[in-house]
Amino acid sequence: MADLKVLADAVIKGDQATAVEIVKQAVEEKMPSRQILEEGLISAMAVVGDRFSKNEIYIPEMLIAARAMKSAVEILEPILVKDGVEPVGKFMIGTVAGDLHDIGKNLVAMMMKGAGFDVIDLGVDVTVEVFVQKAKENDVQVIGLSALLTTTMPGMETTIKALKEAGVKAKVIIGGAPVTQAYADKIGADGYSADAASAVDIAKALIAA
Ligand code: B1M
Repeated sequence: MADLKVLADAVIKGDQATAVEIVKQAVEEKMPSRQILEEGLISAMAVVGDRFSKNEIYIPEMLIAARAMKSAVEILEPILVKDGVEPVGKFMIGTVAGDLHDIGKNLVAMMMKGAGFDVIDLGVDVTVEVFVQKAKENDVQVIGLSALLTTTMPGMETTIKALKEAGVKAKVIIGGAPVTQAYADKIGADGYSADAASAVDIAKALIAA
């Protein structure tokens, strides 16, 4: 039986081949995809972050752990994303300017697709201008901003301000490890979510409101 502890260890060590192999095994054994994601993958990145904070590992180790996680997530994606669902709305997401972290942002995009949203993923290091331009071009209903660095979080406030000034009516939700509900309230975001799954509920509620 697929061992999620071994999977988490493989991600922590950056052992891409083992991580991919265990995820494939878990999928074949019909283990719930959410359980594989949370217990085998997301928990591993928390350990990586903790070790980085304590100077036990450095950027190269963090990078290879992230690569292992990404490859594993790619296998899970088709299972997390349901086929043939009618779009419930148009959602656009990006990681704010100066920030290259995309694993959490990709998970949010994946969950939104799974919930039936038509998703436009602008990628990482997205400038305020690009957010505004793409929001206008695509007539989106909800925009998601992700940030993992305290230094890039202010980019969320700037983006929200610019979207309002440009007359974009879409609702804006924000998230990422350093982001809080209090920060969302402070900068005038319409919603905040601590994880990818609840981002879906918030986006749906905002559309229904
Ligand atoms: Co970086 N990094 N990193 N890093 N990195 C953090 C964020 C850090 C907390 C590590 C630490 O010190 N403990 C720290 C930030 C400290 C701070 O700002 N206070 C940090 C730092 C300092 C840096 C650099 C500055 C390091 C350096 O160069 N000296 C540098 C910055 C580069 C840049 O962006 N300009 C850097 C670089 C990197 C790598 C490139 C090596 C790599 C990223 C690879 C990639 O993303 N492709 C990396 C990684 C992997 C991390 C950690 C270890 C893991 C992040 C991650 O992927 N987590 C991270 C430590 C940590 O967070 N514990 C760290 C797993 C992911 C599933 O979680 O992204 O939080 P997360 O997403 C969650 C929720 O937050 C939420 O849903 C997701 C799933 O539930 N969510 C949303 C996210 N976005 C959302 C949007 C929503 C809703 C929910 O609505 C729109």
